Amino acid sequence: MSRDRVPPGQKVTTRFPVLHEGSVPPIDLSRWDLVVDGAVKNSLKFTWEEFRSLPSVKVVSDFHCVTGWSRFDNEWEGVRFSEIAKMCEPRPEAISVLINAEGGYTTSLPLTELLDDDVLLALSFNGAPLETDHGGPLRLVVPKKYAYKSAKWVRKITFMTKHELGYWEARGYSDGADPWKEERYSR
Ligand SMILES: Nc1nc2c(c(=O)[nH]1)N[C@H]1C(S)=C(S)[C@@H](COP(=O)(O)O)O[C@H]1N2
Ligand SMILES: [Mo]
Repeated sequence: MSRDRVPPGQKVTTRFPVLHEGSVPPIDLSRWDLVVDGAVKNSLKFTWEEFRSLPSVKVVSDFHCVTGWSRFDNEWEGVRFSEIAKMCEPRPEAISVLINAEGGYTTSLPLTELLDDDVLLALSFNGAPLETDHGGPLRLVVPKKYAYKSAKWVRKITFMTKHELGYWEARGYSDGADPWKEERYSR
């Protein structure tokens, strides 16, 4: 295992811990939808059937939780965030994106960072539909950031003209969240 693959202060695990605030939301796929709105030319709303027929890709990436564990070689399959951006056409003034999950959890990222090729709205993990515990049916995966940016149970994506802090970011965690710079806490 190459050491330079482990960000500073992290320990590698082969387990897949389940970690979140609150409880796992009940999911009814017949009522599920994903809304894309805000500073976009085309607001979008997908049913589950519609979303899962979008073009999808597989990305293998590492996952780093701010509490200190890292899990390598996770195979996520899903829709690239950039694919959604292509469809909704963000207005020039959209600089940031607020991700809303079931149950009130939020996170946010600068739009440019979400357009990276490895950022997915993931429906499957290691070849199987994403388990509810891990954010199924749909979670965001942002490999370059601590995992609190990888919101589970995503239901709404709002393009913003101003950056708004997410749930943990408003509670003392770093908004930059770069594991390689060990940006754990805001100061
Ligand atoms: N909706 C939601 N997403 C969330 C969280 C949460 O509390 N709620 N916690 C985050 C944190 S801190 C981590 S480490 C990862 C954990 O993902 P896992 O349970 O699949 O390992 O989910 C992230 N996404
Ligand atoms: Mo985390």
